[in-house]
Amino acid sequence: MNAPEPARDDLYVDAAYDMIVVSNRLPVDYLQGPDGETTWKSSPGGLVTALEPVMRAADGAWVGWAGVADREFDPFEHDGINIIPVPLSESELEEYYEGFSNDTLWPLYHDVIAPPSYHREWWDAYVRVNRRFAEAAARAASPGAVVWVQDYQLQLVPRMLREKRPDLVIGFFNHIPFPAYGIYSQLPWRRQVLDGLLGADVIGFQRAADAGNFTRAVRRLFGYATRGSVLDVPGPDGEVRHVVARQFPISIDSAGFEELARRPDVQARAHEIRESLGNPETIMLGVDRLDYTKGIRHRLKAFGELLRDGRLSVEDVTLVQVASPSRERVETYRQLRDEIELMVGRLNGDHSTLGHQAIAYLHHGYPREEMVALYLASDVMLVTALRDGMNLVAKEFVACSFDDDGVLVLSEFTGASDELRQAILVNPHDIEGLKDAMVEAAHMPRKERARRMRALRRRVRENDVAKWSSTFLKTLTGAGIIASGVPDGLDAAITRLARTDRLLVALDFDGTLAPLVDRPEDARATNRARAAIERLAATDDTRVAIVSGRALESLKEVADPPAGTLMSGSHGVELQLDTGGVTIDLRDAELAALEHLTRVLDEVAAGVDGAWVEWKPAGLALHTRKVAPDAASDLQRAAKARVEAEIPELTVRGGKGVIEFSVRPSDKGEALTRLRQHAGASAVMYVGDDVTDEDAFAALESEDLGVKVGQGRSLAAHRVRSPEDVADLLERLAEAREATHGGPSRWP
Ligand code: GDG
Repeated sequence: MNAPEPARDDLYVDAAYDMIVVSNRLPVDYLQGPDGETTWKSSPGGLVTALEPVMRAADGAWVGWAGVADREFDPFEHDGINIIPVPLSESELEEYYEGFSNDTLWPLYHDVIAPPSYHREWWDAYVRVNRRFAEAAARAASPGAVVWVQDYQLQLVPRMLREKRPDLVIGFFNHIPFPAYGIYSQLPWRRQVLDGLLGADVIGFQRAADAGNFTRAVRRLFGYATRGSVLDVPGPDGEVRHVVARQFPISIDSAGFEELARRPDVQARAHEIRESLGNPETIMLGVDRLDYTKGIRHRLKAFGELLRDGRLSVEDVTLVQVASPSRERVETYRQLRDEIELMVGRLNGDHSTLGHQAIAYLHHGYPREEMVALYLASDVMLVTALRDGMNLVAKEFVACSFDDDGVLVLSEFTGASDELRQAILVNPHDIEGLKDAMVEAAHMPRKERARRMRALRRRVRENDVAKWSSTFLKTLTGAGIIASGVPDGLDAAITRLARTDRLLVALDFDGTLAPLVDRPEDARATNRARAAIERLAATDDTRVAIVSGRALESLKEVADPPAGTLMSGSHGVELQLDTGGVTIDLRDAELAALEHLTRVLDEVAAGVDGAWVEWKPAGLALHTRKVAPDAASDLQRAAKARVEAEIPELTVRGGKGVIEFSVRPSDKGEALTRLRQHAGASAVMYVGDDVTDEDAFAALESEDLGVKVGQGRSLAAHRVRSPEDVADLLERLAEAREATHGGPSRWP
């Protein structure tokens, strides 16, 4: 978005993922097999479901902690997702995670429902661990990559990351509430935390109220100007960055939940659950992590009083309370468990009969199928949180109620209550009001239940977690999830462009005309793209150019374009024009540097499986695409360090799975300018996928058209998803151009 353009050197990276998610926990659980071997199991949360397609499409990686202290793991791939584990020591776990995250920030951000503890050594650990996460992400991100940091445990990461990698596009999403300034201002490190967050380009919250609290805190503590959701944040160079802070209410995989709920085995299990509870008229359900924010005590108290007063009877109503174990090493949580279990024991002692249990209390985690069976088996869902960022349980219950039956009692203090207005909304502190709502829910007529549930279901179906992530990413990158095909806006722009007098169509090759492959010599343009290029080349006043980082020799071989195609190789160092080839003459010093470089890279790459060095007329490229991700990082780092130490005058350029060094600085922007002049073009279309294509986009003029292929920050005004869509785009341009400029001839 508004990040300053990176210095050439900053573009270097040692691994190359275009999209990185950073969260405290990885989406996989570590398991130790019977023979001590390491295995991994997916922990399929909503976040993983939402981000999986994005991660796959964008060559993504996930940075996070594996859930076990004092263990280091190498990066690995699991189920198609690249995993980069960040280690935590036992003491960091206590101070950064259980301490600062869960005993300082969590209670503070939930309106001090429990008193937050402030300890300086916890803060120190928080800073240290946040830096480690930031470093891991900085190492893994490709130039211009999108990094999406998740949640309150990592609020300092955006700033730390921006300092290391100003080229990145950084997003942050806060899953929990953000408190009003009167509460937030208790935090001894209130300025540092805000400043940490302001390193992001987009800061997402669950509710508009949270975003408002954050913006007001920034104004109070820093005095920065704000306009609606845009904050003006001055950078070190005095330049102002526009940071967006607004709500992006999270959701669930609604279709996935409904699909589970419709499964006959899950329905049979729901039936079985009802039977085992003695088929009561009404089953009320609570599902929460055992957390003091969830209002479990208030719920139990209200239920107990309703039984005591005879407004509900154990003959008719059973409350099932799933309290999944959570943060059991934090003292407040241990106390909470004792209190809840004491209450449940008393209430059951007072009200249960031999045939009817008042409360079925379950201190377990369950597989998702079982959770869905519980939702199906229940008539009334009780969500009585005292403060909750969103509350996904409420949305899950709604998504599973495909028969349009079931009643949701929902606390006003959840983010979900902003959207789920047809629930029975309650203030859980008002025990009388809560009791009335529970009775109303138990006795609500079928028609009224259906009316409300239909509206709730529409809402949850339409706003699912995929929409959440695409809306966030769209705000962050201006692209989000890119649909296949040619978007309408681009179609219209092509039609306009086709009317120009003399058109130059300049195209990157790898990743644009040709899908990326492991062996560069195997790359070929798609058949459709080739055919469209031939049509364009045969059209009046239309020139085609291929602009690549490859050496011209290799480009000619793989691209094999129609006669008359202009070409640029080695990032503009070499040109093939109508007047013949333009080869470069290296000066003695450049030749010596090139020789030195060859020695260094040969040594560094020796013995590394999959690594290979490509010769170019004015430099060398070290390819690491086929090297294991961790080894690729090490290799690129080592190569860069050696070259910088020994031959500092070289230009370094990072790309996808490649690092390049050249003795003659040049870029695709310069190439495009020369091609434009040579062709005498009145307008240009440039299409490219790589960060090196950004130089060409930067050289475009107002009547030109830039199209970026795939994700990542870009100066191009338009995007398509893949080389297949580029072929579509070229076909449409050829059609439009033939309509206005039919017949083969060539100028000058
Ligand atoms: C934080 C914010 C925000 C629970 N027990 C089991 C189980 N669960 C699943 C639920 C639900 C999820 O865990 C809990 O999500 P919530 O939203 O209800 O609450 P938090 O854990 O506090 O989450 C919250 C959320 O982040 C997302 O941004 O909504 O406000 O506090 O999906 O179904 N799942 C399984 N077994 C269990 O025993 N399988």
